Amino acid sequence: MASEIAGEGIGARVRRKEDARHLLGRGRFVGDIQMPGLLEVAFLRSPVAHGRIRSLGKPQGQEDAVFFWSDMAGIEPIVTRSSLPGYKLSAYYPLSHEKVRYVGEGIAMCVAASRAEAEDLAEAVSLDIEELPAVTDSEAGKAADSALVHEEWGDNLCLVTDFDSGIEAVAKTAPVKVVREYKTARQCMHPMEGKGLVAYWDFQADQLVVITSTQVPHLIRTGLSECLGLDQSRVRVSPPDVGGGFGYKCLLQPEEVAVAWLAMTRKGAYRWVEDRREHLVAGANARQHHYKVTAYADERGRLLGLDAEINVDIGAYSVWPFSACLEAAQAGGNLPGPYDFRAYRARTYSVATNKPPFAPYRGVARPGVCFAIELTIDAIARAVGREPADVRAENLVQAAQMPYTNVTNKHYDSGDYPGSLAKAREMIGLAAIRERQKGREADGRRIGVGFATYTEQSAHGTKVFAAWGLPLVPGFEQATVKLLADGTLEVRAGIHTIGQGLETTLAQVANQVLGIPLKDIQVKLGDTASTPYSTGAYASRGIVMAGGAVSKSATELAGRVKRLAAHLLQCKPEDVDFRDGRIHAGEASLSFGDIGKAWYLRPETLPDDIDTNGLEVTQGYKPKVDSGVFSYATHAALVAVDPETGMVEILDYVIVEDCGQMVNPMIVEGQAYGGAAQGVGTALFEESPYDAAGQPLASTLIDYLLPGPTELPGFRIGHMETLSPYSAHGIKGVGEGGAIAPAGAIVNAINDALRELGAEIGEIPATPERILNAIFAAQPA
Ligand code: MCN
Ligand code: SMO
Repeated sequence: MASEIAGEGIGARVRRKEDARHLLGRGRFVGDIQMPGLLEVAFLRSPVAHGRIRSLGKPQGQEDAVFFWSDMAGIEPIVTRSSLPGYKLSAYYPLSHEKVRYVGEGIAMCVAASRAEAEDLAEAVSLDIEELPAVTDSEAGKAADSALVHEEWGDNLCLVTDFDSGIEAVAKTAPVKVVREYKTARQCMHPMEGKGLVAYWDFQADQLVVITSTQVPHLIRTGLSECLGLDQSRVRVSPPDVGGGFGYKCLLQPEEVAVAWLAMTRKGAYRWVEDRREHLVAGANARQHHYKVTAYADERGRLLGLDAEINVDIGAYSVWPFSACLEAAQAGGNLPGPYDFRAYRARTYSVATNKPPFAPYRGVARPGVCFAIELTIDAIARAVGREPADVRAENLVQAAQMPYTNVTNKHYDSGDYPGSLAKAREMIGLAAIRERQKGREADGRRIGVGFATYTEQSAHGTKVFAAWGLPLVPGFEQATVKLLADGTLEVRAGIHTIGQGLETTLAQVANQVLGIPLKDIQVKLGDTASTPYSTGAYASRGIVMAGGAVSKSATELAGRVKRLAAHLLQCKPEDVDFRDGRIHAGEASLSFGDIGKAWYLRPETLPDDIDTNGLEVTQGYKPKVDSGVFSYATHAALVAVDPETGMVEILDYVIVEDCGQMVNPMIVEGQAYGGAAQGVGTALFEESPYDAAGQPLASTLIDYLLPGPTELPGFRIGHMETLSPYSAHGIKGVGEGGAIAPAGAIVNAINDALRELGAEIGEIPATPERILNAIFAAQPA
């Protein structure tokens, strides 16, 4: 076990470097950018879910301010390829033409001096659409007589996958069989800052410059260049501060292509910023799964096999580059979770519907699968009449089994899953809660406790993405470190910072190797003009991958610094070491500035056989295995449910997490709390429902409920720190984990509270209405 350290290196609880500008309002987001002649863009969006455009007309005299697809000659639609057999392609047009496939799909792009005027122009466009029957449900969409989102497909199945390690024998012989159906709601992702970009033509560099709020700047360059038919060398993507991404900003958005096209062809400067309503009705969605699960167990509740059908409502198009099928691939692969069993069958359906496209969202499928498997574990415990925490503990992969390769070939590298459960059980006070449940609560409410344990694959390798059909997403990162003449250090990486603290933690990694104080380290991220290639910040890969690359580059730089110091101090490089921000050899010492000065300003003092590579190093890094490194956690929730109103209050919430070596424990805790807050939204509040015509019913934040401080519990956290054998410094990712478990833990707690009433829910969000319906359904007629 590693431990927290006092300095500023790996393990230190230092304040975030980026917070100074954010807290003083000096961040620079897309909306803050000022530029002479900057014009604002608004989109006319489809009012119907499915329809054929009969006619489209520009307001008179506005031909140069309103644009349709027919104006965009030479541009390619967004087409996401996949190597998975049977996967069906869709063409996602930056502006739709002929057909529209969801409410909110862009049809016309309007340009004016202000957003308000651009919106007025959009209203003045004449549009006639023949409405077609809409597909709004993944189950109905599978039926042979369903309307078709893409006629040329012949059905609505973008991808069907089958996995069977051999369930038949277990299905015939298992003494306990539990059958359940689960549903998770469609959600929006709600980063604080919506999607947006400024695009302009830089005449000096003869380049298109795209300042876009993204997690994946280098990928956006690739995608834009493909769609626009512009050489990559003529595209610079320069991301500003990003006010949250959560997966929503790891896609090439149609608006990005459209606005970049304007800048490329008009050679002007244009901005589009998504507003809340656009986010709610036109932005990519997430999370909507429908599970049919049969679990087999022995009389003690030991899981013997799992048979599942998983439907994912993928919306109308595949997003680039992750495709609409990543979700189902992740769901099928991750449903077994942290449990030890070998008989597993899963069939997944990625069903196209007339809704906005489906995108990865913090946890990517795992919040759904964790909900499904964790409710199933509790259902098994109920079926065999045992304490769910005991049944869970016995089914988890045990510490002595590590490293453990599970039934879907996930290689769990290290950790103590039952240990995290035991600690969570103790922290929440399970024994005392069971005692308390024997009495009555004074206010008539019922209390319940629930647990959920999960694994969080992080820093996936190239082969993992390739197996998901996504060959263009490599599993490595690069970083540059450069010692400057005054001894300060520049760290540059192509990964971007989206609120998760990389400006601080990458500096901490460099400090760990070189000892240069954090105040003397500048971290510059994301700009394709000044950083090495990167695939970006997603899949909880940032600190493992980019941190590994900084560590490797800094180690190479350390060697070069030691050789120069040895020359200046007349000793051997082996005798040089770094301490207290200085370079020591015996009694003598130098500052990093002395080295910088010698190299840049006093070359005559350097040896003849000097290494002319100098003090700037770029190295690439990937962990030792392609399967990634696995973090894990157990969440425990104590809730009170009012059987009269169906209201739920979270009384206590405990997180026991293990992300290997923590680089900054304070940031890790922030990650866990922020993720868990989103998970509480998934469990209790957030839902983006559609009516039968495909109209979104939650188009404001009055209909779409986001949890705020008053709904959130005071999360309590416990850390474990099992170093990964496969990554630099034993670091594992943590960015998504917090969001994975809350639905499982909270709904298990609700069902525990409803137990004496014989009621159980399997659909989230667990609204008062759903809870009351379950209570009524359980009452004797
Ligand atoms: N960290 C650490 N020690 C560890 C692991 C992580 O100190 N052992 C810190 C690092 O600063 C790291 C951060 O925690 O950057 C998140 O960890 P990591 O798992 O490496 O995630 P990424 O850097 O790749 O960030 C992406 C990840 C994802 S996939 C989503 S979704 C998500 C998340 O991060 N989106 C976020 N956390 C977010 N946090 C904020 N504030 N905003 C988002 O949009
Ligand atoms: S959903 Mo996170 O960007 O992998």
